Amino acid sequence: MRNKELSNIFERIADALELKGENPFKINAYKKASRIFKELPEDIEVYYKNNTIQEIKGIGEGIAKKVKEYIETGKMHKYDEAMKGIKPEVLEMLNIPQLGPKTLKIFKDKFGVRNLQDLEIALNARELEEFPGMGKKKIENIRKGIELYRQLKGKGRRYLIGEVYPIVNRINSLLKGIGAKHRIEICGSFRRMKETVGDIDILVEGEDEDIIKKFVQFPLFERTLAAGKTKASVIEDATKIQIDLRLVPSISFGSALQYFTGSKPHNMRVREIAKSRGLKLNEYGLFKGEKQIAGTNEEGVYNALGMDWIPPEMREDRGEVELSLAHKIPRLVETSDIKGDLHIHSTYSDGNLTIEEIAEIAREMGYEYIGISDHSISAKYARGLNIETLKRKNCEIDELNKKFKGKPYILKSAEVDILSNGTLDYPDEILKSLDIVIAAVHQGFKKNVTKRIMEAMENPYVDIIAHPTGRLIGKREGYDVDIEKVINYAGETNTILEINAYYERLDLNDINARIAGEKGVMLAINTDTHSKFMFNNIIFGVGIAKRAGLVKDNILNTYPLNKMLKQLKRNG
Ligand code: DGT
Ligand code: CA
Ligand code: CA
Repeated sequence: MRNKELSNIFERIADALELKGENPFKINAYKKASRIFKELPEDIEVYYKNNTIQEIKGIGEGIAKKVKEYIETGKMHKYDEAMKGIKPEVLEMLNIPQLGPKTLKIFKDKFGVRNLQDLEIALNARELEEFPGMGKKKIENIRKGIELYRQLKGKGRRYLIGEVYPIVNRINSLLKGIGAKHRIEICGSFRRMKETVGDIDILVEGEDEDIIKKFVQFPLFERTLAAGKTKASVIEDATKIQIDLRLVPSISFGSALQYFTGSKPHNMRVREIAKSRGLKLNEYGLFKGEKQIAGTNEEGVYNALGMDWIPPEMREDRGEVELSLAHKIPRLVETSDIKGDLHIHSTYSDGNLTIEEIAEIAREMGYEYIGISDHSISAKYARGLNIETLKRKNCEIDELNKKFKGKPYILKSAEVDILSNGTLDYPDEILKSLDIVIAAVHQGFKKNVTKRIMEAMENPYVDIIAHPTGRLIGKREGYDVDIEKVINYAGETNTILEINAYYERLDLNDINARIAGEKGVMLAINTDTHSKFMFNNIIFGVGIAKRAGLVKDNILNTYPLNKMLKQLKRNG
């Protein structure tokens, strides 16, 4: 039945025109068409075949033509035209119950709302109640609508690893609190440090059913989907993510951990290897005939198959099985190897920590050095620094380095915009005066990005390219950039590429970071910190590096200060 599709299309056209503030008569014509197709008892294809579309009551020549076009080509020109110039995030908000296009237009035009987060902030603004056409009741309804929308979106939705992390930490400590004394492991995509996670898979060692009973009562859960003797599934309240918990006896814990860590393709390979040796592997253990020969711990399972243990981040069937069989699994980079963070914003631009506060946090974290890389002149939205301010900031860094005796050593840096015309936002003599320079695209996402980044890499003072593809996970595709070309050119120009550890970016991603590593391009794992808690995001960047199979020497900021500085092309 195409009727439903047509109804939806016409409704979306009406919404889009309404958002644009177009002629109400036109809008109403599309709304009416949407209603008609929603209620049409006969399939539209029948009308099409009999050439009687125009005879449907209420359908005029214009709409009939568009319906024909859609049936014949699968497209509707008018639809594409209506959608032009409206951001996907704005359209997405129309899926919120209780929020129609008229109201959304007010939020968009009068309160600058561009996405759901903006909308929630605007709903809390005091002046909103006074605004004509708003009022308490309406605001409350929209809030409820957002909640509903979240629930609907909850199904099949994926969550950013950084969103899931605090939930997992909380569950871990609650489990310990109810007497889960033995091994507790989070497996699945979370253990593999995938950038997004579909659900949380937890294993608890033991056979005490009480654990399950107490688990489902944790206050952070909204409801229980299922609870048995060895397994429970619940929904977390704030995010609606599903959590599966399994109680596993000690003798099977290792094989359960291996099985539920996945990935599925990795498991298939490992099972084949077991088979080829006349063994059987499942979540209960590794068996020779009836006899269990491994399974209490994960390493034992791999070893009994002639394999070395494989770090979970590598388990995607991307060559790790072969490496393991050949005993060539590398010692991957760890968070404890990181000696400093090179991409940090201070109060000089859009960060909310002073350089002194940043230095103190870095010292507590055991960092040897930090790079204060505030935005440059053109980044007006982020209070980019003009040259005078940059110089003043550099003086402050000199003084703080004296005060802290270089512990940690504060590096003078900047995140310099690569402008739309391909030039950099500071002149060379300024770039030269800094210890380290990060260049990045923040504007002109469609304008020759590859060429502009390559030109930036040719500059002898550009050391690092930040977030090279510009993607925001689940929000934005990234610039129109030929990343392989950029990686190759980074190799030629001795430029370092960033793995931006902020969990909405993770850019470069695992695949591109791996390509860079294979080509001998050095990477830097940076947090792009703007506030205190963001320092901890380093673990997500390290997760990406591990998924890319990278070792310590691939990562610039695992090197001690002097060696790190020697890696920069300006010093080489
Ligand atoms: P997700 O939750 O979509 O982010 O991804 P995963 O990898 O956590 O997948 P999930 O939660 O469906 O299952 C957890 C692990 O359990 C999965 O990585 C491998 C294992 N597993 C689940 N179902 C199967 C299966 O049918 N065959 C095999 N070999 N492994 C499975
Ligand atoms: Ca999972
Ligand atoms: Ca699962």
